[in-house]
Amino acid sequence: MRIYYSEAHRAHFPQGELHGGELVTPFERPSRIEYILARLRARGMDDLHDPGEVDLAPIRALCDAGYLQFLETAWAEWTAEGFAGEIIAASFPARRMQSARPPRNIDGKVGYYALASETAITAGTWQAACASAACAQGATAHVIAGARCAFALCRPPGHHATADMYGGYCFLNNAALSAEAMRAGGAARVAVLDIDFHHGNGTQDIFYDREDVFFASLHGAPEDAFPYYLGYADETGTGAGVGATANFPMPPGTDYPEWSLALDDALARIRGFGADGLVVSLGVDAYKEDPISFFKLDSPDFFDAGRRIGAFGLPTVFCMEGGYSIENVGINTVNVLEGFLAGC
Ligand code: OKP
Ligand code: ZN
Repeated sequence: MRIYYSEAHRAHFPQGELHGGELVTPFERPSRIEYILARLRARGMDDLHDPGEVDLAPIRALCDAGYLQFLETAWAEWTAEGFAGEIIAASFPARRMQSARPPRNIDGKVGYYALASETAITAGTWQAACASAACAQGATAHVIAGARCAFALCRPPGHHATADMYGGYCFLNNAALSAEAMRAGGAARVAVLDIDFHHGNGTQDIFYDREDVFFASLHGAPEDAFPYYLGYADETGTGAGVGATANFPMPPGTDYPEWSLALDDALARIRGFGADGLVVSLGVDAYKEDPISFFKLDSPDFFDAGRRIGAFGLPTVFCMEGGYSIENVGINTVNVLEGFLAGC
């Protein structure tokens, strides 16, 4: 399996994440990728490809122009304002304060384009987000060219990012870019299967009114888990997209027997939809020891989940999302990929 990976992810490493009222070292940190790379190499999965330059055209087609402009220039504007710290959103357009007008002031703009304040922007964030998207683009191009599968080792992750908002450690929605590229590459119908512990609110939002892209997500129930405000089972799409979204929220303590039933349900829905290609938002934070999640999957369970996805039989792009149990993120990620290859 080809792996698309760029060193440029290192350019994004905020010193602080707002967590429980403290600024802590971010859970989403560069060493996550080191652990995944080490495990890939240990298992002989060493077909690494640098994706090269990002293609901005599909990103401009998917995202809001003002949002992209903001991501590109936020750091320069922030420092020009005289702020000494990293960019953290503090003011938000909350209920009955929503305006279609992004403010001129950078502090106001940050809150306008943020969906949460745990995620800091630094000098290298835009560069890293583009490199992450480039990994998704490279992996998808390989599958469009006829490969059975490819792994985009994306960092930062993407599934919380909408067309015009960042947060939950995400800036550009890599899985959505992959799904759109598959469509453009000839797949009439594409499905995104999101197995990250957190609901893929960004991906859902992007495709919510679309009949050609199915979105299925297994995640911690919104009553109890970030992103809190989206991911209920009764969110099923709108307009032409009615019936093309399927959410499987699950409570604290959910283990593999329960989780794998939801996986089979999600795959059955994707089968009924008639997808020609599959994008997997691959987070491994459903792991029992993940520091910010509450499912109880064990490492061998990730192999079995991968096996089921491989047996499903579609051309598949994996886009890396979350997973914060640093010592286990490599094992669990590679278990999914090895399970997939075993199930093919
Ligand atoms: C990103 B991905 C800990 C909670 C922080 C954001 C979680 C983002 C998860 N302070 N909330 O889906 O793995
Ligand atoms: Zn997650």
